[in-house]
Amino acid sequence: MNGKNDVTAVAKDATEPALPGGRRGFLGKSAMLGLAAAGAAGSLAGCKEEGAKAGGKTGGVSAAAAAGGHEIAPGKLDEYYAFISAGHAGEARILGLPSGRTLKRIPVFNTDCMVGWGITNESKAIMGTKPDGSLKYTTGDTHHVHGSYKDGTYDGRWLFVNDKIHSRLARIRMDIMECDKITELPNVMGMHGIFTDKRDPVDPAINYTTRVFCGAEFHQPFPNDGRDLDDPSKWGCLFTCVNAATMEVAWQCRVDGNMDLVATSYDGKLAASNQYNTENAPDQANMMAAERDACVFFHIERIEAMVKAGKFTTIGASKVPVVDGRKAANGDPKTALTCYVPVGKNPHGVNASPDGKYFVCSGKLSPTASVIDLALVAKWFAGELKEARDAVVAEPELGLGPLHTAFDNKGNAYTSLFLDSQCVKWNVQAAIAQAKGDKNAKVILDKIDVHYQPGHNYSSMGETREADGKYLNSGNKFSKDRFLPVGPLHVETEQLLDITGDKMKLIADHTAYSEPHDGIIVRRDLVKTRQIHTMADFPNAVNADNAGIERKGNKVTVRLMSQAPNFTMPVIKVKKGDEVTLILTNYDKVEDLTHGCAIPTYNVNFIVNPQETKSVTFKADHAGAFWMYCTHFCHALHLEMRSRFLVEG
Ligand code: K7E
Ligand code: CUA
Ligand code: CA
Repeated sequence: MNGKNDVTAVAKDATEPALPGGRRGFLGKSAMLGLAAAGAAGSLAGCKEEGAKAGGKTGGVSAAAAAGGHEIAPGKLDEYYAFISAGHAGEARILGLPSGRTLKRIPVFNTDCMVGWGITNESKAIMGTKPDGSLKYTTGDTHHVHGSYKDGTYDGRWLFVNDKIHSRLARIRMDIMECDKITELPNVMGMHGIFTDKRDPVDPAINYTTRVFCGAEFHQPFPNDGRDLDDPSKWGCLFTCVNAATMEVAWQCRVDGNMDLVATSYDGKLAASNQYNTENAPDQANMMAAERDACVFFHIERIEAMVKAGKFTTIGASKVPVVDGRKAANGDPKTALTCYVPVGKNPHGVNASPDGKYFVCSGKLSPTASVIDLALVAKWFAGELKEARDAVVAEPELGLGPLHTAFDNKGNAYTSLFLDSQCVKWNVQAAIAQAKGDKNAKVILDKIDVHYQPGHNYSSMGETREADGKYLNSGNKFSKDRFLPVGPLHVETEQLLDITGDKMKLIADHTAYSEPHDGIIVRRDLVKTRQIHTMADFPNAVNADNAGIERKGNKVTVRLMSQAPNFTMPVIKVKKGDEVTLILTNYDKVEDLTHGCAIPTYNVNFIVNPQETKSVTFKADHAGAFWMYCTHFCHALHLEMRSRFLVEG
């Protein structure tokens, strides 16, 4: 199992055509450790045939199970919400489960002309603008959605989601399911994993989320201003803590190696991130050089004490305190800020078990998952455990390409196997017993084919103390023959598994537009939304007294109200060259009675929900008559709901 040999083996195999043995055989024969570089290419080549075979085999199971399965009859409601990421589509999404019906798309880092995200002044202020008022970024890459906690379960207050491209963290208010804040993190790149804390490490009264931890995947120069371009040995990665309430960056901690995903402990004391590039390598081959990488643990209390004591530095123009979590600065465990626990090669994914005892770190290039006992990590920090590696209490062999692990309420874990295109169910205590030498321990309980190449899986309430062991969603990266082809890009699959029995049952194929990664499945009683806004929440709300047109020089403010099926002003007249700010308050109080506002040739389009106020600002740079019309079907006279927007030449 030498890293260098594996790389060579794969490089050779990748140039070969699909082997008759099919994808699984091919990968089994070649280096199982070699997935990253070329395994994916190989598997794609082999997939069509193999896919058809596997599909045929399990298709029967699926069809049978569907009858007793996931359908929710018309008019009936789902049991769960699933909040999922959307990858480089830049948004977040809400599904109902088990039906898989899409309930909402929440624009976050992307622009969206249905709601006017990136068009209204309010959304632009959240997204961030350049000095000229245009958006700073219009792209985003969301991977991980996590909720805020109280007492170890979701409190229904906030969702947090990352943007890997521009290293931003966004917050979504769960009462209205809209993004209300976005923070760009300084001095990091490839901000990938995030996780909310579950309680304060010190104050027992704070039994809820107050922090969000963020892991940076890519090394960068400090600061990234053009220096050290040719010397990547000087580049580094920071772990970041963001205040959940203010969304300000609280502190950062420099580490050796990179970070990928993040997990937090139920007692609030530890956060951790898996590291696949402990080599600090700037190129792929060398990122796979070490036989083991690590899961790095952060001692939150010590880091914050150090920041409070003023023992920190800052980087470039950023004022955020940075402490040193590198090994060289943390030789004594009793004062160390970080603990690097060696785990299988190039791990991807770290997940907390609902009993609060373990983190499971998947191997990816190692066929194993490492079970890390948090009590032993605490012992290491107390100076009572000799080697950090001794905190690994089991390392069961699960299959090829293990990525992410979900949990039920019976001590079982469910790990996605990217290369095997399977989900494996295994028992955590049995794995620990086996590691202690119990030869009769039955670790692997079941394996099921998924279609195909699963990334994340996540179980119902599985990231809380209330894990209920009912459903598991397998987010698959390739769908191929599962759906009608629609051109070169296939839809993706979210496959729903029933995990209540001994054997996992595939009960539904749900489609997903590219490209969801992670998600959480939340019991519906934990989510309390409001259907109507409170007008007083909007300082610029239009009322009968201030409605109308106000001119100050060439700045014109149009204060408008909507009430089905009318806008309050049938005619709005401005002059060419005016800067127009149009403020629209929806006076309707009826649930679901949303109006839209579009102005042809002026690129204006947004909606206002009941009792909500939105605004847009634009330059009236061409003369003419333009029908401002309602875009959102609201009334029998919806088509007639329009006003004349007149620009004098
Ligand atoms: Cu796709 Cu969580 Cu970004 Cu794994 S990550 S698959
Ligand atoms: Cu108002 Cu349609
Ligand atoms: Ca590595």
